[in-house]
Amino acid sequence: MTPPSPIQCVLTIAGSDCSAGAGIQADLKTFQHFRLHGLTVLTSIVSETPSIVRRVDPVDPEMTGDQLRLLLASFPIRAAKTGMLVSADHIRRVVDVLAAHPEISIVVDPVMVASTGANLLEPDAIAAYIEELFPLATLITPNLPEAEVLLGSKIPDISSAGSAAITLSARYRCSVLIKGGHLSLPDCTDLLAQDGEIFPFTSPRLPTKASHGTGCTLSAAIAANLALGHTLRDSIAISKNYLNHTLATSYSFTTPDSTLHFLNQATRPFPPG
Ligand code: PXL
Repeated sequence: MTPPSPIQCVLTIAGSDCSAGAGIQADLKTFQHFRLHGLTVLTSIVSETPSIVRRVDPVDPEMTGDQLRLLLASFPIRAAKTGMLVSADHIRRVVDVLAAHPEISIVVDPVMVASTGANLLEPDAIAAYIEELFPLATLITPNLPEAEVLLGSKIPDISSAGSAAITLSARYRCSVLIKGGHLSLPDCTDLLAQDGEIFPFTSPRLPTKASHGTGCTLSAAIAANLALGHTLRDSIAISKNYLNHTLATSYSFTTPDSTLHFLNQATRPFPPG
């Protein structure tokens, strides 16, 4: 007899990166690292590497909704993350299903552009994010450019990032983690706004060119740790630690055209949080 699982389930709703540095593939590797049963709902298939996004094929939004309904009906899912959601239609299908599951902690990585600068979200989908998905979120994790789009103004320094996090958190009634990697400071400080307070999470800026998939990996790790029962702040601290380790041990493949840099999620040298 197969015993019932002592393993928790966690879900990602995101796009597929065929080079496996970001998207669903990065999420699943992260879930595996934390010894969870990872589940995946696909929104899009992307033909890409860390240096080029060549083609984006959205999955039929009805298929995205169907996968989500099936998984929620079949597994005890405690936490989920969303990554690349492609279009307003995809966001609405996801919201239609998730709205019936307030028990699930939802981490929203509001993916808008790839690290290459390519668009991963149709422009009219930003309103659907704000009006429909954010109200269900436990946490949203914008990087600086995404936070600027949401805020509608520039965030030039760390103190404006703090006020931006507070403003966005009050506006969307959820916790907001603004990632500070894009600020030119010696350290990387991410700022969490939770219930009107700011909590900083600082890590060293590492001399690596691997940036592809960092946002995916961080939000997946936070969802994984929420599924394991950690508090939000502990989940963020554990996840930053993990991300740092994948950055510190990143590796690359050199081809005649380019060098492709990857976070190290391929080995397991780091004990789970
Ligand atoms: O890093 C954002 C992201 C999310 N999802 C997919 C991606 C990327 C970046 O390339 O490919 C599928």
